[in-house]
Amino acid sequence: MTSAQVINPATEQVVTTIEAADQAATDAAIARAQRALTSWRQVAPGDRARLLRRFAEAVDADLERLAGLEVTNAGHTIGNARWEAGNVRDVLHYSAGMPERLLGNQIPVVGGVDITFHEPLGVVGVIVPWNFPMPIAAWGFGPALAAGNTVVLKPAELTPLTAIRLAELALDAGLPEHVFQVVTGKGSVVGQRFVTHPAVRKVVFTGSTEVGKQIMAGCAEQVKRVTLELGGKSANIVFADADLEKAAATAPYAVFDNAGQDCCARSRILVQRSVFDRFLELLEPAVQGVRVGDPADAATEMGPLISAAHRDRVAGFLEPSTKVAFTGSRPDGPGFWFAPTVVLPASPADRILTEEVFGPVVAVLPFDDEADAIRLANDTEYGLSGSLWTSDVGRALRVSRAVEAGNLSVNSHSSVRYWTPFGGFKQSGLGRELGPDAARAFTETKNVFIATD
Ligand code: TAP
Repeated sequence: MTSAQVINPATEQVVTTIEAADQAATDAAIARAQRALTSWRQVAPGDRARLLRRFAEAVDADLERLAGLEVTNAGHTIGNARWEAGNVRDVLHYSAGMPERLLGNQIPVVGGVDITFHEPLGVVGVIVPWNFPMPIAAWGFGPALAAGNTVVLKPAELTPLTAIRLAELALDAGLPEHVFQVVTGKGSVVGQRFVTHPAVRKVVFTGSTEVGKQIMAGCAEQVKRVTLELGGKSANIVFADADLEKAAATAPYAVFDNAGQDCCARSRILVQRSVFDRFLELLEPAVQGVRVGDPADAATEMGPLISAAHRDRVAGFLEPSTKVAFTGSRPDGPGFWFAPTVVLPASPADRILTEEVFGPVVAVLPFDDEADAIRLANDTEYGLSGSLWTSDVGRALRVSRAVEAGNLSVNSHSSVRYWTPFGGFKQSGLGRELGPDAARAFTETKNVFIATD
């Protein structure tokens, strides 16, 4: 075991030091999870549901503490952090409805009865990034536990504190030991072991497309199940017939929320040419109105970036030739701050249009007509989310069907609800999380024929 420092990104102060597991410690956790599986999968569905409800209630009772940990560890605004802890509670409550609803089929056959079962996979490894440490963890472990799997979870090295607390709350709520474990450490050690260890039967990975591809290739060695939630370069399409005031007032929050460190960030704003200048006029005060500062202050709307290295990476997208239309504000002093920035790209090949910045930088570009908007929106390897603004319901549906992305919103920027499916097209991912089928993704379908003759 080695250790790693946890830094508060708003102050640059060391918060604490956390153990970093080596391969032997990871193997030991996986072995414990495998032993715990035998009894966990046999817990009656109603009892598993009750335990998940108690876990949800424990999270609810601890909501302020969890939110406070995320403010300190990830620099999330307190408003967002409360929502995130509440999301874990809600995902657990929703998951508690799953064990009793994992229904199989009875299929007509000759000479007997044919039935299907949804069997748990076994040990599930969940690898979580630093941008939304709590919700992304829960979207994996809630349905996985509900379906009768045991879970080993690796938080990002930068943001382990809420995951560690959630594991304590699970035990307090009565989940049997080793059914849900958190293993802190490096992705290249702990996360990689989830990929190579034969007892881990599924890997749920959220993070960069680059690492996601390695995980998928590694899982192929054992035909291991994998869910990938990767990057995005989502479009916010504003048609001339839209409510321009509302579209401009909300656009900053669709990309600068969580300081742009959001795979669903609408980081390309496509605006119909006839209203392009008017939209920019409206956007400028909206961007300047984003309150950037102390994440613990309830009035703050945007906190810092996660680390100095990440701030440098984001800054690297702004080259001397980049045309910055306008920026918002950022505090002086310590902290990994970056002002909201609006860029007018020079050409479609500009990296600001093709690569995921994962920071508070948005590119605005014009389009001519509906076909041009769809072409530009789809001109990316990613396909996670997107928004479109129009008052024409036919166009809203046509464009929604034509944009190659998993999660779209019309005259709104919402994309994640725990009871609707979430995931990406193209290189934004593989598989879906959340929604009514969430537990199915953690099962194998077994078909059994019983002869009656
Ligand atoms: P990644 O390197 O992909 O890290 C995500 C998670 O995977 C972390 O827990 C990480 O562990 C782990 N990991 C890293 N290498 C691994 C490996 N070889 N095997 C197994 N697990 C591994 O992302 P990042 O470095 O945090 O961010 C880099 C960029 O990825 C961002 O700038 C952004 O563009 C993108 N990103 C996207 C998302 C979403 S939600 N789509 C989330 C985060 C980042 P460590 O903590 O040890 O690194």
